[in-house]
Amino acid sequence: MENIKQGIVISIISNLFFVEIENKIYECNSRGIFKNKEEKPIVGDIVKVCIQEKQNTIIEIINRKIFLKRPKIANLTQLLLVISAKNPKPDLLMLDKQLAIAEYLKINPIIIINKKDLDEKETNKIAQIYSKIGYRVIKSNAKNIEENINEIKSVLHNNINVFSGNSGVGKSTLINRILNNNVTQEGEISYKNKKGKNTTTWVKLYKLEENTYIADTPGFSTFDIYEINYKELFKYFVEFEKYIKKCEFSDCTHIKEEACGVKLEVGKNISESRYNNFKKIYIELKDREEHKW
Ligand SMILES: Nc1nc2c(ncn2[C@@H]2O[C@H](COP(=O)(O)OP(=O)(O)OP(=O)(O)O)[C@@H](O)[C@H]2O)c(=O)[nH]1
Ligand SMILES: [Mg+2]
Ligand SMILES: [Zn+2]
Repeated sequence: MENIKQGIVISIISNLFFVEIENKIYECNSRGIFKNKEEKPIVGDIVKVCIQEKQNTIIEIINRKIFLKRPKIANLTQLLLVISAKNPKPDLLMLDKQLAIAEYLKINPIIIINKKDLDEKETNKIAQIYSKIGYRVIKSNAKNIEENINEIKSVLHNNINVFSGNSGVGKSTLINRILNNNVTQEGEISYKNKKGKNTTTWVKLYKLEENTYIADTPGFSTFDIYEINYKELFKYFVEFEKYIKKCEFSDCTHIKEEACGVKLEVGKNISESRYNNFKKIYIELKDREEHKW
């Protein structure tokens, strides 16, 4: 007899889908109708599974409200943007790109500045830039997380949380501490890169408690924000809004105009690094738009 149940895809390894249904993990295949790559289930999808003795089959994706292309994951509600104070050095351009994407997709971002033990001064400097403009910033030392584990856990509550950030910033270390074990390093097959380090190679959701999940993701060195139109990028730099009304022209690009309300605030209420990253991202998006044809 057929038995149809609903669950959430927590990981995918080649053609095998792992679906959590009522606190149990089912190994599933996916039905032929998902042949087309775009339609295949991804981690985070809510799916219908046909459970049978010999094999379980995903027969339908029933809910994909939102999805990130890279890392590929559906239905996330919160992005934990991890950077490290040192080793690797903080990549604020990457952070600003991800913040723009989070604003654009309306996913709540939280910034974690990890490895604060390696450079306290740098940690505070970065924290200052982002907390001033209204973002929640958590400083952490994943190797000695006891100090603020409760703060981190409380922000995760009732969310599908995705940890993202460059390779080596400490995402897996943080997640292992939060889950209080070594799931992402020792509990499963781990892949060592050329330098002999453990590095995450696929997206996986871990259940922290009912309605609370955490996704570890592979680090990346590029982050695509091609979905945003360059002309609208300023909307996703939240602190610019207040000053835009002071721009001389209503179609101000905030790039080359002299009498630009945003530019007048750079070094004052708008940090130089945020503004410079806005320009870099704007140019990147514009170039791509112009070379599309
Ligand atoms: N000093 C210090 N080292 C840390 C901290 N957090 C993580 N590390 C170390 O940084 C290295 C990289 O940590 P990972 O957790 O593997 O980094 P990741 O972000 O998961 O990297 P990828 O999986 O490659 O994306 C490891 O050697 C950790 O022990 C920290 O807060 N302080
Ligand atoms: Mg990792
Ligand atoms: Zn302007």
